[in-house]
Amino acid sequence: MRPSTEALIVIDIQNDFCPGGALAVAEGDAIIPAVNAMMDDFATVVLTQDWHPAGHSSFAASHPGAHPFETVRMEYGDQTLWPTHCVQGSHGAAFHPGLRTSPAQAIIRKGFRRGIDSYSAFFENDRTTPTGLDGLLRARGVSAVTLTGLATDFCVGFSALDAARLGFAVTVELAACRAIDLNGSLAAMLERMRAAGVRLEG
Ligand code: VGL
Ligand code: ZN
Repeated sequence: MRPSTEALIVIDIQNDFCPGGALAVAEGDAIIPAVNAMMDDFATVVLTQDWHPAGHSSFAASHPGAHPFETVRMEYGDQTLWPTHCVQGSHGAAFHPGLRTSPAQAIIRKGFRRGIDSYSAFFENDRTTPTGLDGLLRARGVSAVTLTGLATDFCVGFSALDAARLGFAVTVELAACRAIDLNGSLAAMLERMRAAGVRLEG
């Protein structure tokens, strides 16, 4: 068991990000046994769940003439457009059935406001609107976080950058993550994480 100052954050292991899902990450389900095993080492385990309303602004289908994986300019910055995914209450938004959920004390849902996406578990994509995870972790005396899940180059990566910015010691367990890798996004995010002082393991 790790010291109680360490938390495990499990990012978006949901059906839509696993093979067969609407925004499938290659081998997304392959990390599940490793993530399940890690849960027993941490006193604090938090799961996140991408949780969009129908018609969310990150969906290409919400922008007439636009296609998935294009970038558009939003008030808060550039936003990649995605296939419709993780719609609240849908099968695709549910956790993968192989993921252990009982060890988690909290589930952070994100991306639930129609007009703004939220890759990070800590802040929405304006990088300022908090999800509440920072306060939850601090209130429990957590100072170090280990991140696993999907996808390395988006939700895991932005969560790691925000956690480092907030002053947590951050480790990303790469063997328990998988990437979307859109136009070099994986290499770019690995470099940003390194530069931010994130420890990359595995
Ligand atoms: C994610 C794209 C859109 C992720 C979520 O979990 O990495 N990526 N929504
Ligand atoms: Zn999403």
